[in-house]
Amino acid sequence: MLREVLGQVTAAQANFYRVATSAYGELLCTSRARLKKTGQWVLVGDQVLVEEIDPASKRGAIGEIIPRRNQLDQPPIANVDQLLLMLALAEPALEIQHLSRFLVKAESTKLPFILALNKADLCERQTIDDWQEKLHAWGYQPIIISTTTGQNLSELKAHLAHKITVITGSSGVGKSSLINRLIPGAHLATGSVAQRTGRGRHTTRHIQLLPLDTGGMIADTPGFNQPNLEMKPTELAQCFPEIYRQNAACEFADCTHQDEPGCNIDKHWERYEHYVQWWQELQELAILKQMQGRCDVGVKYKQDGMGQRRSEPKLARHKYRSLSRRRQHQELDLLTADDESI
Ligand SMILES: Nc1nc2c(ncn2[C@@H]2O[C@H](COP(=O)(O)OP(=O)(O)OP(=O)(O)O)[C@@H](O)[C@H]2O)c(=O)[nH]1
Ligand SMILES: [Mg+2]
Ligand SMILES: [Zn+2]
Repeated sequence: MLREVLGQVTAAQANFYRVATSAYGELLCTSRARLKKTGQWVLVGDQVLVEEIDPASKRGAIGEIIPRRNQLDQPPIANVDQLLLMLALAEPALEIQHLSRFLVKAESTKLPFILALNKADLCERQTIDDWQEKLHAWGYQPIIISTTTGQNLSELKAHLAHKITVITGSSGVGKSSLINRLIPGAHLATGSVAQRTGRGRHTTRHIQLLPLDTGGMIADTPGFNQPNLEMKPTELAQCFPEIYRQNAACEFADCTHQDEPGCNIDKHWERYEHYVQWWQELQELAILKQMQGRCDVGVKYKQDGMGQRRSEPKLARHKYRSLSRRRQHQELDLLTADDESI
C-alpha cells in the first residue's frame, strides 16, 4: 500500500474530485464515506490527504481534509486569497441594484476583491465614465476591461500573480472568456448571451482551479444572478464603504443606522436605500432562523472504538446512501469528458 500524499482539489463534480499532487500528478479521487458521515464535504481549493493511490490508473481516495483558511458559500470554494468580481457593462446590461448586491456579497467575505467591468468594447466612452464616477462615489475603483480587445488585461493580470483568485459574477459576463485569454491552453467553454432575455446561458457548470503562468491560480465558477446575503443584520453596515468609511461616526454599538435618534451616520448617499432594504431582509431571515432553531434536527450519539461518546448531526438517510454503480459511472464520464475540453 502506498503512503498517503497531500494534494489540492482542483475540480469537483458530484462524487469525483480532481486532485493535484506533486508525487503522482493529477489523481481522480472519490472521498471516503467517513468524511460525509461526519458532515465534511470536500470543496475545490481544499488541501487533502489522498490514500489508496493506484499510480497506474491515477486513482485515489480522499481520506482527510486539512483545516481550511477560509471558505465561501457562493461559489463554494476553500482557501482563496482574493475575489475577482466580474460584471459586464453591456450584454447582460449592468443594473445598479444587481451590481450593488454583488458588491455587498463580496464585502461580506472579508476577503480583498477586485472589481472588473467587462465588454468595454460594447459601450460608449460616456457610459463608462458615468459608471466609474458612480462606483467611485460608492467607494470602488473598477478596472474596465474587454476580453475581446484585450483592454487593461495586463493590468488585471498583474493583480492575480502569486495569488489564488476566484472569479465570481453573473452568467454571460465573460468569466470563462477572461480565463481563456489569461491561460491560452484552458479552452473553457463559453456561451453567447440569449437574445430574448439578454441573460447568460449558465455555460460553466462547475468550479475549477487553473494555474497561471505568473504563479498563483484562478478559479472559474458558474455565474449566478442573485447573490445570497447571509449575515447578522448588524454586520451589514460593514459591507458598505459609505458607512464604514465614516470612521465609526455612530456612538451606539447596536445601532441600525436607520431611525435611531442621535445616530450620527450620514444617510445622504445613493445606496442608502439598498442598505435599508437588505437590513430588513436580513432581519426577517434572522427571525425565520430563530423559529426554525426551535424545531431543528437533533444530534445522535455514537460510541467510538475507545469507548468515548461522540455526537454527530442526525442526518437525512437518503443523502448518504451510496450511489449505484451506474450512477457513479455517469458522474465519472462527466468529469473526464471535461478533461478533453481542457
Ligand atoms: N463583446 C464582447 N463579448 C464578450 C467579451 N467577453 C466575453 N464576451 C462574450 O460573452 C459571452 C459570454 O461569455 P462567457 O465567457 O461564456 O461568460 P461566463 O461569465 O463564463 O458565463 P457563465 O459560464 O454562464 O457564468 C460569450 O459569447 C463571449 O464571447 C467582451 O469583452 N466583449
Ligand atoms: Mg463560464
Ligand atoms: Zn447609528
